[in-house]
Amino acid sequence: MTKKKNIDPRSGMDIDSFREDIKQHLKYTLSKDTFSATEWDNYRSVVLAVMDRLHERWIDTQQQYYDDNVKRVYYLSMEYLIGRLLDNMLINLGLQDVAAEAMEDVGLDYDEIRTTEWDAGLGNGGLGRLAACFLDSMATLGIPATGYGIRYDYGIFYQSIQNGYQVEKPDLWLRYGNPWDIVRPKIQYDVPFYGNSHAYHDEDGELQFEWQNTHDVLAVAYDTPIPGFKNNVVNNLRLWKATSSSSIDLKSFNQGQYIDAVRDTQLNENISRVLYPNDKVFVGQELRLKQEFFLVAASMQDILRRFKKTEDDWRNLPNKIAIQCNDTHPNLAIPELMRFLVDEEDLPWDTAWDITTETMAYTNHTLLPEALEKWPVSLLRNLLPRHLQIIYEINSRFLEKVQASSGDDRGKVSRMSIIGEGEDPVVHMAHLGIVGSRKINGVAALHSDLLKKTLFRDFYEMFPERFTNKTNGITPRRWLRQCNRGLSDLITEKIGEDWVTHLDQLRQIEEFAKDQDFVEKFVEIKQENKQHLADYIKEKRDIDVDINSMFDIQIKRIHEYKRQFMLALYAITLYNRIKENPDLDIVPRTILVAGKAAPGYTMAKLFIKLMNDVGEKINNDPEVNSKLKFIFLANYSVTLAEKMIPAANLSEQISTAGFEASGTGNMKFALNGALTIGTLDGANVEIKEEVGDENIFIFGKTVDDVDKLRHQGYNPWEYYEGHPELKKAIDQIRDGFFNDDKELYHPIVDSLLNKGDYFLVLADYEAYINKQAEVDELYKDQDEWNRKAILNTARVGKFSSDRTIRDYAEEIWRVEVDR
Ligand code: GPQ
Repeated sequence: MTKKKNIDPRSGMDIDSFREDIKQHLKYTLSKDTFSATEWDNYRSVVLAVMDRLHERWIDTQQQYYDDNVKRVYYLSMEYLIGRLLDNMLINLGLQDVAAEAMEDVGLDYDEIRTTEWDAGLGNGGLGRLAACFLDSMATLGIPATGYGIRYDYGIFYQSIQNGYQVEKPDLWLRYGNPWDIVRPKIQYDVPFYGNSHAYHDEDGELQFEWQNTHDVLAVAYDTPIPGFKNNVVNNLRLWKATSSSSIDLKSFNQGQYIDAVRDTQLNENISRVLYPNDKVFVGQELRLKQEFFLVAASMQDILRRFKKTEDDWRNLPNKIAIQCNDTHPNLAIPELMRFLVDEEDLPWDTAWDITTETMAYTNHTLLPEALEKWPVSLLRNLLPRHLQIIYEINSRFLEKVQASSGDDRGKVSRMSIIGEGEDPVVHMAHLGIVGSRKINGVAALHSDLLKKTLFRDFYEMFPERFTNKTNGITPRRWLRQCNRGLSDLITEKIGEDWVTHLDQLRQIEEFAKDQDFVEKFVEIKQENKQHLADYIKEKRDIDVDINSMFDIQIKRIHEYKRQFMLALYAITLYNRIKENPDLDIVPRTILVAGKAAPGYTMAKLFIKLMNDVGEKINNDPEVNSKLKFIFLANYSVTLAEKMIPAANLSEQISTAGFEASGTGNMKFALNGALTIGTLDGANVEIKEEVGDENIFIFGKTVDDVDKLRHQGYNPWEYYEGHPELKKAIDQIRDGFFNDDKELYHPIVDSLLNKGDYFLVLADYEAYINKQAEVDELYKDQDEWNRKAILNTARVGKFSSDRTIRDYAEEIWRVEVDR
C-alpha cells in the first residue's frame, strides 16, 4: 500500500504512537495525570487513541461512497445489541496486540481496561444481536451501508436475582458518557406527531393533502464508527436521540408559558428514553409507536436528503438505495416514503408506489401471533393522521386486486386486509410490509418455508417472487476471533487467517480432527475456557464447579417455547436418580442457564424462580453436588455470552419445533466446538445438514409431528401418567419439594396438565432424556467427543453473517460486495 502524503501521525499503527496517544489524551483531553486518573479515565484515553485511528478511515470511506456515487443500503432497526466495542474495534483495525503492548507500557492492564466498558445493550435478544452482526459484516464486505436506530438512554434492564426472583434495574449505560459515538448537532430533523391531514385543491385542481398543526420533536444524530475487518472501511451507525424542537418552544414562549415550555421538553426527550424490554410480545403502547415513527421519520429525511445531493429524479431511488426493515418495527417507512413522494414531491400515486415497493424490503423473525404488530387505528388516527389515510389508500388499492383474483374464496379479502376490521380496527404491520416491499424474507430455511405455507400463505400465492429465505449468521470476528482467542490462534496457526472473512475455510481443520497434537491443544483450550467460566461462577456465586464435568448450557431469553423448563425437568430427573442410587455412575454435569424474562411475562419469571430453587436443592445436596450442578447466572448479556459460549461442551437448542425462527446462539456454540442437543427447529435443521447427523443430537417432535399431535388431540395427562420419572418431577414441583410455598408453582403445573401444555414439554420429555443419555455415552468416550466437537467447528462456516449479508446484497439489495 502506498502511504498517503499528509498522513496524520495519529494514524500510526505502531506501539510507540499508540502509547503516546494514550498519554496525550489522558493529559490534554481529560486533564488528568496518572495519579488522578480513574479506571474510566484510562479506558477513555485508550478509546480516544483507537478513535484517532478510525477518524481518517471513517471520513475517507464516506467520501469515497459519495465520490463513487454508490448504491447505498440502509438498515432500519429498533434494536442493536452491540455489547462492548473495544476488542471489536481493535481486532478489525488489526491493532489488538499493538494496543495491548502500548497499554502495558503505560502501566495499564488490557483486561481491566476492556472490562471497564459498559455493554451497549440496545436490544432484547436475537433480533438485536443479528443487527449488530450485520453491521460488522456489511463493513467487512465493503457495502456502503448505514445502520439507523435509536440512542436509548436506558438499554435492556440489568437483571439481578434476589431470593431466586428476577429483579429489574435500569441500565444507565450512558452514565459516564459513550466514548465511541460522536454527536452531530447540525444533523437534526423535526419529527412531527399529531395534528391533522388537511385536504386542499392545488392550482391544477388536484386534490392534495398536507399534514399540519403537528407537534414536533427533534431528532439529533449520534454516530458510531463501524470498521470492517482489516479493509480500511468504516461505516456508520447513526442513532437518534430525541430532544425538543425549537419551533414548539418559541410558540409557547410567546404565550408567556416559559416554565411550562421548558418543562415540556422533558416529555419530548422521553421518546428515546428506554428500550422496550419485550421480546416477541406486542404491547400497543403509544410511546412505542412514537419511537417507531421517530426512527422512521428521522432516518427517511436523512436518507432522502443524501439522495437529493446527487440525484434529481425520484424514479432513480431504487437504483440508488435499498432499505431493509428489521422486523415490522420500522415498516411505517412505507407510508412515510409515500407521504413524502406524493404530498411533498407531488409525484403521482402510482409512480410513488412503484418507487416505494422497489426500494423497501422486510425481514420477518417470528410466526408467534402475539409478536405480530397490530396498531389500533385509533392510535394512528391521533398520532399519525396522514399516514393512516395513506395506509387506507394502500389497502383499498390492494384489496381491489385481491378481490379480482380471489375467485370464490370469500375470506381472502378480509384475511389479507392491512386493516383488521372489528370493534377496534387495527393496522397489521406485517401485511403492510409485504404489500409495500420488493422482498420479504424469513431467517432460516424452515422458517421461510413455514411463512409461505402458514402465516403468509395468501400473500405467497399472490406474490411468490417476493418471498425468499436468508438464513441468519453470526460474525466470526466477535464470536470466534474475539471471544475465543485460544481456539482462534490455534486455527490460524494451522490454516492461516483467511477464515476470519471466509469462514468456509474452517473445513480445512477437519483433517486435524485425527491429529493427536491438534486434538490435545483443542482440548486444552476448551479446559482453559471452562476454567475462566468456573472462576467467574466462583466469584459471582461462590460455587465450585468441576471443569471436567460436562458444561451443559442454555442461554437465551426465557420463553415458554424455548422450553428452559424441559431442561429443569431433566435436571430434576437426574437429581432423583442420584438420590435413589447415590453410587450411580453418571457423567458429571454442570448445567448452566442464563437469560432475561420480559418484566411483564409472569410465567417466564416463575421459571427463573423455579430454576433457582432447583439449583438450591441440587447444589446444596452433598450426595448429589459432586455429580450434578444446576446454576442460573444473572444478567445474561453479550459480554456474558462471550464468556459462556467458548466454555460449553453441550449446547441446548430445545424449542418446540416450528417456534424458533432461526436461533443464532446455536451457531455460536457449534462454532466454538460445542455439540448441540436440539429439535428440528429453526437453523438447527441446517446446522445438522452441515455438521452431519452423527455429530449432533437431534430429538423430539418435528413440525409435522406437532401438527399431527395437535390434530389428534394432545393429552398431556397420558404422558404424565405414562412416565414415572416425569410424574415424580412434576409432583415434586407441585407439592412443595423445591419451595415451602406449596402454591408457588401451581401456575406452571396447571399450564402443563390442565391448560394443554401448548409447547409440548411432556410430549417431548422422554425423547429428550433418552437423547441426553446418548450424550452421556458419547461424553464417556472423550476421544470421540472431541473429534465431533472439532468437526462442529470445522463445518459451520455457512453460518457466518458474511454469507448471510452476501445473499442479501445479491438478491435483495442488488449491490456489489468487496470480498
Ligand atoms: N427474535 Cl420477532 C427476537 O429476538 N425478537 C423478536 O421480537 C422476534 C424474533 C429472534 C428469533 O426468536 C430468533 O429465532 C432469530 O434467530 C432472531 O430473532 C434473529 O432473526
